[in-house]
Amino acid sequence: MRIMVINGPNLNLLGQREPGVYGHQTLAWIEDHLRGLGAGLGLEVECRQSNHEGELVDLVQRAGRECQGVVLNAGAYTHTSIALRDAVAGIATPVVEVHLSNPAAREPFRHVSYLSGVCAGCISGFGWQSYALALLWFARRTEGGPGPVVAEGQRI
Ligand code: CA2
Repeated sequence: MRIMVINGPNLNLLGQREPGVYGHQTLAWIEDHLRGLGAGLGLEVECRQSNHEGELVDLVQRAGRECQGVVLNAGAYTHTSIALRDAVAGIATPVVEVHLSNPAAREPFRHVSYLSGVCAGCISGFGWQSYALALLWFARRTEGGPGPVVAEGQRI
């Protein structure tokens, strides 16, 4: 199973500033770790990062054609981007929204996610392990029968 891990704006700066909020790990470290973890779970993990909204839309569309799952940390675009929401809604591939921090415990403008409503679920507040938990879900989601009903008539 091929999974694309997509990181949005400023996440290329991880490990350089605000370690109290986002952790000490660099993006390169997280990506390496996820590829290794994925291999152990039978997942092929492709990692991408962009600071540009349109490029993120392109990546989501490509993942919809080439991958069986997407782990998406859209950064600040989480709270602003209808274009990214439409891109996620437009693919059949399940997308898990992840965040390093817990946006619900931060400033009010971070409490709104344009993405949550079109994602399979959201994992936040666990640092880099938020991504690892998302990979675990993809690796295990076909076990144990059909998933829960997430909206009327819609299963994940
Ligand atoms: O907690 C998360 O993962 C966020 O998606 C991170 C975004 C933020 O806008 C979201 O509300 C929550 C910001 C990422 C900025 O990353 C930086 C990393 C190091 C230095 C500066 C920014």
